[in-house]
Amino acid sequence: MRSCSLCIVLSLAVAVYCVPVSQVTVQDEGFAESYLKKFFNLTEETGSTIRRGISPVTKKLSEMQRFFGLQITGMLDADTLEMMKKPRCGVPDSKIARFSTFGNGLKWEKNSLTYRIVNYTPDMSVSEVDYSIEKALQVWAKVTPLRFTRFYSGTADIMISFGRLSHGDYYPFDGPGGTLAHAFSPSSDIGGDAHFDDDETFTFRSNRGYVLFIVAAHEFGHSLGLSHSDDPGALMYPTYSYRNPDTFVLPRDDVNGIQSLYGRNPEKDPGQPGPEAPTTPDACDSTMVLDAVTTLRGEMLFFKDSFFWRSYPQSNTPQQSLITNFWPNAPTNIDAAYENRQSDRIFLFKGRRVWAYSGYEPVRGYPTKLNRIGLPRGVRKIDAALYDAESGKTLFFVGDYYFSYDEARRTVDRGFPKRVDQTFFGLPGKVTAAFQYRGFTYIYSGPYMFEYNLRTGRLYRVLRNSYFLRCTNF
Ligand code: TQI
Ligand code: CA
Ligand code: ZN
Ligand code: ZN
Repeated sequence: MRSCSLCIVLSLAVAVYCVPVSQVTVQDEGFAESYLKKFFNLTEETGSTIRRGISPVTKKLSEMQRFFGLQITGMLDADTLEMMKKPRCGVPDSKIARFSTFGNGLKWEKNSLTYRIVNYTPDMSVSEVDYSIEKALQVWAKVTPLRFTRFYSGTADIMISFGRLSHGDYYPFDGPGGTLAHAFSPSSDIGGDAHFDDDETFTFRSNRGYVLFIVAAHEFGHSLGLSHSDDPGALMYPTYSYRNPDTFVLPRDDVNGIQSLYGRNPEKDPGQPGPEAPTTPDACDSTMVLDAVTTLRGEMLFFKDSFFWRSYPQSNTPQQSLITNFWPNAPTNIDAAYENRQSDRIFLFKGRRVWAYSGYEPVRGYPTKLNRIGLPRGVRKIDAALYDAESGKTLFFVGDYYFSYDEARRTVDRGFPKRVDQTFFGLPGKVTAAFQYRGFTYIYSGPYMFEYNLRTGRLYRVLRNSYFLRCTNF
């Protein structure tokens, strides 16, 4: 959350101690460029043209100078650089809270809460329901001082029940589909209660139907005072996505949200941090290294951790979602991906395994192994893959080498592997991702992306991994 009064004090303190900058160095130019990218949405990479003052850097510099009331020169002068080096009011973009609460300090005024499971769904066994509910409450107890005690009769703070259509409140359910469940924010009587629509199919851990543990954990977020988050990785994000209950860890944004109401868990041993709360990758992070990139039926897909961004041709800001939202059985933290437009399939790679989908449908016979599709046995993982529309071949990048591969014949072409630097000049290290788009071949290496013409071998531009993702914080 922002805390600006502290920041003002900080920047005043720094202003007093600040030594005026007299010379602008090459390092300063680099610094200025990242600053403009981060805070003024500078997107084009411009190399070292920053002091020569060619747009769009000039444009962004002027914009920044106007914003801070500096002299508008469009040049990186000492005053401008000094302003850039001051601490900014507010937290880095990636740390901005995306959760929300119901406001007015709506929360429980005690840390010991009681719950009661009033009835059961026929979809699952009694012990599966008990276990799912218990686990869902522990999700919140693990990171707060909140403790939950089960009641078997009488009135508890959180009354949990399954019902259909009209079920005793002013919010009837709507039959199969639509609403899955609802919960009431903290207060007496119906406050905190969670109702589940028994016209839905709830499951213990399958990806058919809705995992009760996930739906309940989300509802208990409401019972405890959280509203929805706009972080697509958050549990409190308002769309359901399958997540494996056995490996679920409460995402960072939800932890921040609940701790803003109740504080941290005092019993948690800081020496044993346990699994780190996952954060959602940030399109504005200029140091990001993507896992894999591919096209899919005319769209671009960018994979990172458990997420991917999907660019719709109509809109220029890609949408971020969980991989499991679209391919429930797909791996996360993948190594590589490519699309074959001819066979209308996309392939995902992780370690020795290969997954294939036709759009969002799994293809029979997959997942399979790298050597089963005809790659040499020595290949343990691939770093990147791309489909070359012109030759109809797939290129697999493995360390310093790459293979040309014939998908139809399931064989590696003669004369391969070849060294990567024999074809792609200027790469600083291993290839991390690759794809083709509108006739260009994009090779990613670390935080950089290289734009080539594959036929001539010509390198056009060096960009960042986040180039197509279009940071929209400002
Ligand atoms: N039920 C909504 C929900 O719990 C009820 C609701 C709509 C709501 N707007 C709200 C509750 C604002 C509090 C504040 O979000 S739901 C999901 C999820 C639903 C949805 O049936 O749509 C889950 C229930 F997140 F997956 F979309 C549970 Cl997990
Ligand atoms: Ca329903
Ligand atoms: Zn209800
Ligand atoms: Zn909700």
